[in-house]
Amino acid sequence: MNQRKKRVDLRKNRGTSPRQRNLKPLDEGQLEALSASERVSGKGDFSRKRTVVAASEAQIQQELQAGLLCPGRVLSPRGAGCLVDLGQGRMLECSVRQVLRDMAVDGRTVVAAGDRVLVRPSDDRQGVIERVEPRTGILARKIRERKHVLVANVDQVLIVGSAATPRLKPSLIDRYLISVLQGELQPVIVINKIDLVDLAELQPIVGIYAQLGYEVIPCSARTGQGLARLRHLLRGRATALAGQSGVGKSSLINSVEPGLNLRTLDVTEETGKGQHTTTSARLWPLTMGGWVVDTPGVRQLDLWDLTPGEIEGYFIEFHPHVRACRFANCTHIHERECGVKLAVARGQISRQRFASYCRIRQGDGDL
Ligand SMILES: Nc1nc2c(ncn2[C@@H]2O[C@H](COP(=O)(O)OP(=O)(O)OP(=O)(O)O)[C@@H](O)[C@H]2O)c(=O)[nH]1
Ligand SMILES: [Mg+2]
Ligand SMILES: [Zn+2]
Repeated sequence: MNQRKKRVDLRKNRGTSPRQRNLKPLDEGQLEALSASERVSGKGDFSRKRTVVAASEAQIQQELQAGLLCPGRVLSPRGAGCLVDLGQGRMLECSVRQVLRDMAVDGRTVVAAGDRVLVRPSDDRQGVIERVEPRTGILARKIRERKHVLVANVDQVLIVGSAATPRLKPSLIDRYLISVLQGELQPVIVINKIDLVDLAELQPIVGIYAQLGYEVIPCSARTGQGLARLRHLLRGRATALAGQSGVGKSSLINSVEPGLNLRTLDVTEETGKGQHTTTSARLWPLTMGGWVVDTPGVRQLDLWDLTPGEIEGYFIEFHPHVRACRFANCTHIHERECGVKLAVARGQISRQRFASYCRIRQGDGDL
């Protein structure tokens, strides 16, 4: 409970617009206060570095007005330089200012796809990222005990699975659902490759999620089925696609925006697994308006910053049954007189969702 509160407070701090605060130059005292309110962690010289950044804020505003600094959006954070779109067809390969890297010592991602940034152009091809604006909708996961932000500032996430090759993994959908809801994003469940199966086979699983109130789109990048609905959802919004390798994320983007020609590769026959064709998250503009972010398929999805007790909160259908549990701290796994288990036995909660819950609760990160 305590932890949750801390996180919310932190978001509030980050959400305050730096522009509003810095209309006029700040004096020393104000700078101190600013650095204190912006501090993300009290560790050592961390706050001093924050002050350095805050001290240049007024100057940043002047330079923005003079056109020496430009706002932009990070298309891709990888490669030799980070690719930033400044609008009107202007694109720069950027490095990241050292002070921003230093500030990321606590494991935060310095620059993520989708970040809104301020860039100082060096010439018409290159520049330096001077500031990363506070992020809103993020999709993150845990890699080696650190939070890795896959994409930032998106409105919704398509959780993509395939009806076959590779076979559909409902437990992975549930895991993604948690990470999308955690990032305060809108989830859409997409089941691709329906050309490979009998639609009737899919009905039960579509039913489970639709009944929970989630949008489910069965479709096929190959035949075009379901794509009209998908296009409608993507228009004018920033959308990330996430899911296992080989389910057809890049293929779906190609179908919606044929000019892009993203690389796709067959799923290997022996293992039935994708080949990890897409290797880093990248934003693509849509001609009908909006953005899509292609992300690499994952081998494992470890959830970030989730205490065991918080997991049940993301299984919304458990809520009405929890109050029937005998123990207030019931984990719904081994206890007697458990309202959730009773609801599973009565068919009020899907067995498959309950199985996902147990796996996640027991810390099984494998797909
Ligand atoms: N039958 C069928 N095959 C599809 C469909 N969509 C994609 N594929 C095939 O599935 C394979 C994998 O597609 P990709 O688009 O590369 O998959 P991805 O999700 O981007 O994979 P990663 O980049 O590795 O994460 C390719 O051979 C596609 O041609 C579909 O709707 N039906
Ligand atoms: Mg791909
Ligand atoms: Zn219980």
